Amino acid sequence: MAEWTTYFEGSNPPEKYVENRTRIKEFVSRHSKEGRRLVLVTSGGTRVPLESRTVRFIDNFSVGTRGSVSAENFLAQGYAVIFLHRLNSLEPFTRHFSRVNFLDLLSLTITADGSTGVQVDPQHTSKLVRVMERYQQVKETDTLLSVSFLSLSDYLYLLRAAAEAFSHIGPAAMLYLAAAVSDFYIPHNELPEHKIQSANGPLQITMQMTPKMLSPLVKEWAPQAFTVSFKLETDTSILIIKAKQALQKYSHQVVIANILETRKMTVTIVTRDEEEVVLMSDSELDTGMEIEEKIITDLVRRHQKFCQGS
Ligand code: PAZ
Repeated sequence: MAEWTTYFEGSNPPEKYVENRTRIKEFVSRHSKEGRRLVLVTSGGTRVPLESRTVRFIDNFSVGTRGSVSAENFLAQGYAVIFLHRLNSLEPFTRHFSRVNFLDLLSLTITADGSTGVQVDPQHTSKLVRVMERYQQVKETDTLLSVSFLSLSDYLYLLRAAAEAFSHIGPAAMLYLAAAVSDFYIPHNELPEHKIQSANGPLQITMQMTPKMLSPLVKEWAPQAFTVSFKLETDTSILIIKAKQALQKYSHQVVIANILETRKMTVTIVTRDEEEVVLMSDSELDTGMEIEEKIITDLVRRHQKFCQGS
């Protein structure tokens, strides 16, 4: 039996799984009928529990900037977006205000009759209007479906559900897998039920390898889709080698290679035939431009060609 089948057999689906799977299917079917291309954007880190009634867990650095900015750019390019994100990580549109106390965006007003109201503080109005205009348009067209997960297992169940929904629309679907997914986990049946007691002394844990879901995703769940995976490293000398190995192993279309510290300044778009370095200049960064704009423009062009060739 394949490793990934054993993984799903040994874990439970997340809460509201059936409901979310239905929402995803309906979203895909509606937008596909309306002739839109669709993309699944995965975003944020995954939580790996150490106890079944979880007090402690292992997590990672990802805050969801890549995914949330990319989702906005796909929407701007006319895609319908399923945004599968880690709960409480950054989300499209609201991310612009994630570091501000929203109360500081507002000020109190008192009218002539003495009643009190609130208004947007003038210094924040123009930014709010810019974001609101784009958000409003997305709401009107209903082109963004947000689905959240918390644990590794929740993520994998929902990833499979979305990929399977995409299997009905062939090459018009793109999978953009930017989430930072844990490579290690403790199987459900090996987790202690209760909080691990420090009185028992130093903790030693053995974790299993998470099955590489890119394999069934490309071969079985959504074989006709345009699939983009990410490769993050901290050692520049192995980055491109590992990106190419992934392409060879899984036979998908694109790997975006990035280094932890420079991921907002440069990435390399790696395909079977080429490596394209995407770089942000200081002046572009100063104007607030984000690297995802360049990445998505490039991928939309590649996806277009992929659809024409299919
Ligand atoms: O979420 P974020 O913006 O903080 O980081 C983005 C990223 C580095 C997680 C992403 O670009 C990426 O490389 N994801 C795949 C990581 C990996 O499993 O190799």
